[in-house]
Amino acid sequence: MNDTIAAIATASGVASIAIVRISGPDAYEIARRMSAPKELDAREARLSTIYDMEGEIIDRGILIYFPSPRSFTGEDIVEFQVHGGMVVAQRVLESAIHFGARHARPGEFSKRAYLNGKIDLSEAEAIASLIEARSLDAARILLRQMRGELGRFVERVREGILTVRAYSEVSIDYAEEDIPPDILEAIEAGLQRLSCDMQRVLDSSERRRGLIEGFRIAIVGRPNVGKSSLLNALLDYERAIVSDIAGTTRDTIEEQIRVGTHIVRIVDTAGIRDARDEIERRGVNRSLESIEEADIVIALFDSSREYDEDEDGRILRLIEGFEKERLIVALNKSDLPGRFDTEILAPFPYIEISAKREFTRLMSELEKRLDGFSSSDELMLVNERQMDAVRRCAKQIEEAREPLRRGELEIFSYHLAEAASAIGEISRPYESEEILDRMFSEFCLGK
Ligand SMILES: Nc1nc2c(ncn2[C@@H]2O[C@H](COP(=O)(O)OP(=O)(O)OP(=O)(O)O)[C@@H](O)[C@H]2O)c(=O)[nH]1
Ligand SMILES: [Mg+2]
Repeated sequence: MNDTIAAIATASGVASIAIVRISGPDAYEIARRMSAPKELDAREARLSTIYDMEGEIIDRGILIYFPSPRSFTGEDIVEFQVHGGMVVAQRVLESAIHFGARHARPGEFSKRAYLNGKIDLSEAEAIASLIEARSLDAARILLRQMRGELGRFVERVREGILTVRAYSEVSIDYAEEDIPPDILEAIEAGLQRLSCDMQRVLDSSERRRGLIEGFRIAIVGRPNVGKSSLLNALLDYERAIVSDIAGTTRDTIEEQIRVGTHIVRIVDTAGIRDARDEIERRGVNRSLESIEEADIVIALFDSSREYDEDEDGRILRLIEGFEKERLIVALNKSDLPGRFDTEILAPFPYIEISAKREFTRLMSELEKRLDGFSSSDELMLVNERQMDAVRRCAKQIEEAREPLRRGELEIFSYHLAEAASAIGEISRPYESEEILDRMFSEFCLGK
């Protein structure tokens, strides 16, 4: 970590400002050679002419110097705020490289922050996820995590485990199978509490996964009910082919839309029926998979046609038993005379819409569901690595119970030690450089 790294921290493309960041022991010296002021004051924005390695003026921009250790990475950092578009920023970066910095690898700034003890791993991951978050609620959750909420959860669980272990240490002095019942009870209760806490966090993280990845919404129904028309209406342009020929859509079509404060993926599917040929059969299989993968399913029926036991019935059977937060039943084509026997839909609350005219009810239903997913204030695990650590911890705790009952306290204690180390991995895990590198390389460049 003795070298100095540099990267453009802003996205490429046309924008008014671009930021180049330099971090490491030579950051200050490099910045001074590229700018006019004799010295830079700590954490003060300084307007300056900026020069390239040949002494040519590149731009006039702002420099900010963050001396170590009070910076994001804990090292000396200088930030250049220059005019946007990539040409100027690129030249600033090249000049910094010329004067002794090297190109930062993706996530390398965050990795340095971690290695210098400025952030723990869960905070670093929260930052990486925040950049990709698909909803305002996710941003809020991640902000709390960046401020150490998950790290504190880890500490609480670890302390809980250690307390239970301490109880058992006391009992090791007793003869085997002779642990006083009140101590045994206290240990059991402690384990139970820990298991519940972890299960709750796992469940609610699973449910709210889409906050970060973007929730997925599938529109399903028999052919011709207006699924593609609805997709087009939601997107406000003719994305999918619409026709009155049943079986028009052969493959799933996925697009992004904004619903309230969420950016979600919406999937139009092939109409589900007994397929007429091989390609349609594959399309229908994809539709069925979409139902499995969706966070919310919009089951669409056609009010202008009579209920069809085979085809509409099949949709009803597919959505039977769905959790109600995951399902919206809609009767489409409300602008046409109604022929559909609405009694059939009685078990579901359904809404009437017209993909051609009026579907605001659908939008507000969707928004309500999406908000429902995020309303929980529960702590959230934001990636597979964190989920895996909690699952392994929970498993060790589960496995500790049997030896406890048998009075095998050493084995019991071993499982608890494993549990504590599993959960600890969330915030300060591996000594292995390789694993750390792999993890941070998934971050954005310049982060
Ligand atoms: N009057 C009226 N017609 C509609 C409405 N929605 C769709 N349609 C018509 O219904 C027919 C079928 O629409 P599509 O959107 O292609 O239906 P689909 O469900 O995607 O059909 P497949 O792709 O074959 O599964 C088209 O002629 C649409 O114009 C509506 O709200 N009102
Ligand atoms: Mg279609």
